[in-house]
Amino acid sequence: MPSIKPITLHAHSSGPNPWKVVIILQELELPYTLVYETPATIKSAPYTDVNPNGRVPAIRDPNTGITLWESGAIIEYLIENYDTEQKISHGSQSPEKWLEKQFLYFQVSGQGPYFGQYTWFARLHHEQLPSAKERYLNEIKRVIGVLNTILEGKNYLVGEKATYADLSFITWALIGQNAVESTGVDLDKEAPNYVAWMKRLLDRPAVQKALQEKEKASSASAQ
Ligand SMILES: N[C@@H](CCC(=O)N[C@@H](CS)C(=O)NCC(=O)O)C(=O)O
Repeated sequence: MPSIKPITLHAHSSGPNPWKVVIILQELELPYTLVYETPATIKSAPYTDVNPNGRVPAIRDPNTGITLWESGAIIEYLIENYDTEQKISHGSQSPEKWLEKQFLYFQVSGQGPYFGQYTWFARLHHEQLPSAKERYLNEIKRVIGVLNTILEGKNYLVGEKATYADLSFITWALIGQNAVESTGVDLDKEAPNYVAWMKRLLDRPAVQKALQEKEKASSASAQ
């Protein structure tokens, strides 16, 4: 797609939500420019003119003129506008389209926020609240268990190929996996379908490129 102008993506060097979008941009081989926001820039103008919710990701696409925030909406937008060859989706006329959306909604409402709350109570909250940590850790385990059951006898969530539905889970899954394994759970044993699925997704060149870029950005911001 040589004539496409770079899409601006407002991101954070380490937060998982913008990197979900980077994975999709890489998979679709779309040009993009990352703009890194920080705690100092994210809650006030000019960034809040882009996203009044003061969070990342947000995109500005000069090809269509749209400004959009919320990672799920951004992913749907990219798929509908740029996945014309159905590389990571089944197409807008297929029944699978609804299953892809179902899993994307599950990711944005059932995986990301719960895994995020665990991170908050485990690392950032001003006091130790073991019951809050326990609640969110149990939710991480439950979500992993649900996905493990769905993936029984299957390589991907929808149909025979990896779609944006699968890819949207990766960045929070990496955080959830660390959290669960740090409590001594052996996911290879407890959730083998889930572990094999993640490995399949992590082996994809576009995913590796996105995660390497994330790694570079978070090392640079730590210096
Ligand atoms: N529902 C939003 C969540 C966005 C979100 O929470 N982003 C985090 C980074 S992963 C953020 O901006 N955190 C900074 C803050 O809350 O100040 C989405 O999926 O886009």
